[in-house]
Amino acid sequence: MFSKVLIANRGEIAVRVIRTCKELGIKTVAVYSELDRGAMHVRLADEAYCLGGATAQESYLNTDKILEAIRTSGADAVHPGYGFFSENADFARQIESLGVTFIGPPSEAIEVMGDKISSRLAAEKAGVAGVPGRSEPVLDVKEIIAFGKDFGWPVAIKAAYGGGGRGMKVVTAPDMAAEAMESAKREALAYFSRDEIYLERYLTWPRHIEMQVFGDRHGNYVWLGERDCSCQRRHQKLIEESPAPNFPDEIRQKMGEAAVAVSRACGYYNAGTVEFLFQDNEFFFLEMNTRLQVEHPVTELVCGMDLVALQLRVAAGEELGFSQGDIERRGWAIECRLNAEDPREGKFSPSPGPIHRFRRPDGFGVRVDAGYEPGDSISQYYDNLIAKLVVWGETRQSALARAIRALEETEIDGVATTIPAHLAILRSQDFIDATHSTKWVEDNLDFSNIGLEPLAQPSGSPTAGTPQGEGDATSLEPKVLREVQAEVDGRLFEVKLWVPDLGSVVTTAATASRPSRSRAGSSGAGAISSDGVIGVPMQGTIIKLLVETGDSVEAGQGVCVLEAMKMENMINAPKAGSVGEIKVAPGDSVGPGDIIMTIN
Ligand code: MV4
Repeated sequence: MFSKVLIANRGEIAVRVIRTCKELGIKTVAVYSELDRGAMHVRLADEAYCLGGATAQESYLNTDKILEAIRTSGADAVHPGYGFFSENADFARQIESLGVTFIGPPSEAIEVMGDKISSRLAAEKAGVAGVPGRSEPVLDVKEIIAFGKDFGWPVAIKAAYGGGGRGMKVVTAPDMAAEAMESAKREALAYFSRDEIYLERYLTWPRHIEMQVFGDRHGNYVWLGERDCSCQRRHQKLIEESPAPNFPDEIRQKMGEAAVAVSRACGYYNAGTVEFLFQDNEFFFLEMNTRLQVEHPVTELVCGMDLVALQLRVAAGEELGFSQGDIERRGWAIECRLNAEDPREGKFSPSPGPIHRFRRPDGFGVRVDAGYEPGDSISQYYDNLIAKLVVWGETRQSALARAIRALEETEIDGVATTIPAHLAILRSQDFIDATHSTKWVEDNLDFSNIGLEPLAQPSGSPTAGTPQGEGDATSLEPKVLREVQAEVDGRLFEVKLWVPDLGSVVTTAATASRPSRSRAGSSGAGAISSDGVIGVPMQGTIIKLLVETGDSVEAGQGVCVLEAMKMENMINAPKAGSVGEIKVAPGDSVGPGDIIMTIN
């Protein structure tokens, strides 16, 4: 087994991995950006190294800095978490060339599955069908029209090098094919720097069901059951559950075997997820995710297994040590992603800022995987997942009731959260009956009563923003113990200092440091607009302009789509008027304070 693991990630997943490492007696190394110096994953790790920078690109995606931290720390393995470098074959290779183990699949498997055409072909080779379609790039619009004739409309045009739903275009009739093809290519190029596209029959009401697989380096494979992730909005999953409701056991078996066959065919090992679309009692291969997924805890609760521990064992060369027949799945698990987003009117607008209060739910069958504690801030620069609430129940009904109870018990002040949306979903008849599909949240969920109560205000100063490790500030001793953080050559040290008790002066100065950092992180809430100048609210990419210079707009009308934190956000006109100069173009990388356009 490894003696020291570096976690090349942040937030809840870094915390998740650190916890298991501790249980296995493995030392942990955190890395952090300038904004994350005092973050929860840094507080929990045995050692921490500064990567510098604020944006993901400058920090958690900074290969040189991470490689340097690996060398300096002497870590013998790296866990990439999800996102960032988790599905980057080059990064995996670079680590292994240092003689350090990448806790994940072989880079060849990452590559095969990274490209949608080659992954479709790999699945086909393993005898697993994708959605009826063609596993080769489309060159001419005539091919789309012919495909529609053969397979029927609608037709899905997908980016060969895409994923996550971006760049997919649905064509319902032949006369739309040319325009859809152009726009699919344009988006594919903008998002993935490659414009190859291919075709599939478009399924109109599918469920997204994915299968957890595990392989070791000795050719042993198991499947650990499915997760239904149909409850999502704009390709952002909101709720996941296992098992999938109304899902026949013989299909589960077949899907499990299909997922193992696909894994075997690409020489896979470690944790993997094979995604399927499921419609009319048929399932079709969609893609394979070559990482540990956000929603892995629902599988853990149902199987009673620690998947991170299994990842570590397999990466260290151990055999799985059990086979398919040994796996017992019991009860029902549901995960709700608590994001710092405001779900009112179905907008889910990012809500970065400081968390003043966080009452975690508790009790039987309740698990909270959080990346933050009170006093921490959600930064506009990273994924805004605050915590995952995962519940287990004997039946789906009891798990649903427990999820609702736990959500009601949860209190998060300072940022808006998705909790009101979760409550509305879990209480809706469609979700209870499990008749929802991947389009249900966007097309059917009624948001008119969601989150009507105003945002909770910061609950005063005493508890808010108290840095941890403060020591006993009210001590009557002439000297008090203070724990401070010191950074030496980029490595973080927790230092204990016995200092004269200067009373309230020092205490105030010390506690003030955190709120000021928090404010920096929250500056991006809402588009900055004064005198009709529309500014960029947060770091992101301009996706689309909806108006041109000279157009007249209503107050509140959408003028521009900004992609930030993996979501598309509508930027609205602050007032009625005519559009003046437009300062951005689709594809531009923008940050807070940049000007989008003016409204005269
Ligand atoms: C589809 C589809 C219907 N038919 N392909 C979107 C994400 C990407 N990985 C694949 N996606 C879809 N592909 C065909 N042929 C519907 C979706 C889809 C979807 C899939 C999984 C989860 C959520 C989704 C939401 C909308 C559309």
